[in-house]
Amino acid sequence: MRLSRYFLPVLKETPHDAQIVSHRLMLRAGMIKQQAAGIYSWLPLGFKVLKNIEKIVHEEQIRAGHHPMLMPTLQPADLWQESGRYDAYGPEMLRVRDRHDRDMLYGPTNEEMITDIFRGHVTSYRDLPLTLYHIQWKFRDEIRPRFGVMRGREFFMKDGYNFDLDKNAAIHAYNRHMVSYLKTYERMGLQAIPMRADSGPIGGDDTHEFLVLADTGESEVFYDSAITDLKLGSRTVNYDDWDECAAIAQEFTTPYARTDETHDAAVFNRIPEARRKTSRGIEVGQIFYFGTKYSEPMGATVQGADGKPVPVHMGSHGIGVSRLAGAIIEASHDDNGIIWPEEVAPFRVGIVNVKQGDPTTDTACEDIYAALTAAGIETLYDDREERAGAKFATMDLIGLPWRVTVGPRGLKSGVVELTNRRSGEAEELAPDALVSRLS
Ligand code: P5A
Repeated sequence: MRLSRYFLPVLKETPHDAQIVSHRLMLRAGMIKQQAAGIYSWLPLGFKVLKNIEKIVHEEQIRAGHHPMLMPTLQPADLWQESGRYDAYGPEMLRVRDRHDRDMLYGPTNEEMITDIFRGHVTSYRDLPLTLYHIQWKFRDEIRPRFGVMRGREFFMKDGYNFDLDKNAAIHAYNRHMVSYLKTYERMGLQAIPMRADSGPIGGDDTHEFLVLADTGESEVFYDSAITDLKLGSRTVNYDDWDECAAIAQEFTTPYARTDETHDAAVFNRIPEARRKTSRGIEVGQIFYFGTKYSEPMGATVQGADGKPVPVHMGSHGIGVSRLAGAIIEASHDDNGIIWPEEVAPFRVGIVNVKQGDPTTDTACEDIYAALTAAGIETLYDDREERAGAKFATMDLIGLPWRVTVGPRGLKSGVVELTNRRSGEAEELAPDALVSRLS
């Protein structure tokens, strides 16, 4: 992409109404625009990041054997009357009425709708296990939307739902989700710690939240620092293996880690003092096991092996896809701007032409841009008539992993400069060595 033709409305001024760094940087980098309290447009750069996050989530869900689908944002109220949550959900639910006076709502989550789909089509235990998910916009009329996309009213969520014959099978689904979530966050360069939490309006007793440690997080968390040494890394997981998933889930949930809702000071104080940590965290996901809470009242049963109908055991699992864009920035930035992890970066490389209009420099930039693009490396070429300093500032602000600096002085000795945004390390190399260096 040529920056001269792109839509990248960067702000020179720091927006003062934005209280946390990720919100400020998303506004300054031209990623989002607020349209109403807690409701945002995703401008081209932000939209690319959102799509990259979504892609990682899809890939890891499919790897775990879950099936993508899409449910609508608007839902009929009667499904929620069946489960009893229509009244229980309270003012966070945005209720609307259509022209025929039918009560509708903008979905804050989809347990009821997925249970309705299930009961209409699945009748036998042979069709289990089944996990369906979608990535769709949600609306929760939060009393205090704030921090940009972190606590929005309209937000993008991956939500999945498992259907199993009994509790043991559903617990496997729970463990499988825990492992796939750990993998998902690691690919985004995040350490998200599973913490025993409170289930709130979704229900059930078994639930873990995934928290990214950050001073600006909304939750207070207590943990044993031993947990921060744990990583899945390049381990490959067989998601059909109950024991393997259970062992990993156990490994990651054994060190003490709880949100303030479930914190137990007596247990916490038994951890050696040097490892006892209190911090703040951003909740980037949550998984639930709630048994037959929805299947029973809504009649989602299957015929068991003995021919008798049994209500299915269910759980649900959510990832805050739009919130993650902010969480990643909270975890990865410096004074000059964002530092994108490779897999979510909107472009991998930025080319800075320090002497726009100089024929040799322009030609070298064009050649590099063409070569990188042909090699499938997403590149943003800053070809604007701007001072070099302003171009560097923009590149630092938008945080692409690599910057190629091209100027007449280097070209005279046959080199350009390649700089890593995270380490700041720079190396000189011949322009035609760039593709293999970056591949
Ligand atoms: C699990 C999926 C649920 O809704 N039902 C379907 C369950 N869980 S949850 O914890 O309430 O939400 C899942 C994740 O969505 C993100 N999230 C938000 N992101 C931005 N703004 C909000 N207002 C907001 N509310 C929830 C969080 O990451 C949460 O973990």
